[in-house]
Amino acid sequence: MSTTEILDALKNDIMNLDFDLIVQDAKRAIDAGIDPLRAITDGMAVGMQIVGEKFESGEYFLSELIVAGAVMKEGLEVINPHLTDERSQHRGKVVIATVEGDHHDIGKNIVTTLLIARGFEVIDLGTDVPTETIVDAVIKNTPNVIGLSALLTVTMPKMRDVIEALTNAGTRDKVKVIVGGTPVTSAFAKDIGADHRAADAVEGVKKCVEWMTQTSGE
Ligand code: B12
Repeated sequence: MSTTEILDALKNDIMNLDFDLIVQDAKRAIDAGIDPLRAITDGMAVGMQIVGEKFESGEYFLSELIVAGAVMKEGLEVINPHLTDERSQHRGKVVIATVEGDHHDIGKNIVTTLLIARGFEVIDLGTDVPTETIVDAVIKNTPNVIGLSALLTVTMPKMRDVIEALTNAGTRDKVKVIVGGTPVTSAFAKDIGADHRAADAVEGVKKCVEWMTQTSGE
């Protein structure tokens, strides 16, 4: 199979909710020497995106959505151990969370995987994380970057709360804040005082690497 065919198969396995084939095709991608990052971003994540669209159009139900997330996790388990090349670099530390009231974590988990792959230490606080928990984690871990995810318009204001709480705690100027999730726009990010809004995981991780390069003066 060619690279394109394998990436296509990974995408289809997510769309077809196939637990067996995703493991087989993820192994096939590794054996074929496909960049593990590409297997995630150009294969599985594309499938997840399409599943999301099918849900929105009413073709898929909630149960199928949840199963697709579980299939993606199976695939990531095969791929993740191969994301080792840059892990030893200790590029920087990131605290990441989905804000309070929001349980969406598929996108956040992709960002986490890619950050680890690029040599970041990631403290993943999970989903539905209260503002105080995020601020406490920042004070305790002194990260270089905080990543916040929100998929619901009603939870987006929590991002502003986090930034305000960081300011009140006197830690805002010590970290970069990157925000993401489909409803989050660059204008909103600017308005709440975030440093960057990422359109997707690849672009977000690129920005984090850029910040670290600037800090270390490489
Ligand atoms: C999967 C899903 C769910 C799953 C979540 C499973 C899970 N473990 O995450 C379940 C079924 C649980 C769910 C529940 C709900 N959902 Co929902 N869900 C979706 C769906 C279909 C896909 C989201 C997804 O995973 N996309 C794939 C990932 C890979 O993309 P992503 O999340 O956007 O992330 C990428 C980028 O945005 C970015 N990114 C994201 N976060 C971050 C953070 C940082 C730091 C960076 C750098 C980048 C970054 O990088 C990621 C990878 O490239 C969307 C519709 C859609 N098409 O987006 C609705 C959607 C988000 N859900 C919606 C709603 C309303 C709900 C519910 C209220 C119930 C309902 N009616 O369905 C509940 C809310 C529960 C809660 N309190 O959170 C609405 C939100 C509307 C709105 N604007 O407010 C949407 C848009 C569907 C719709 N059109 O109605 N949902």
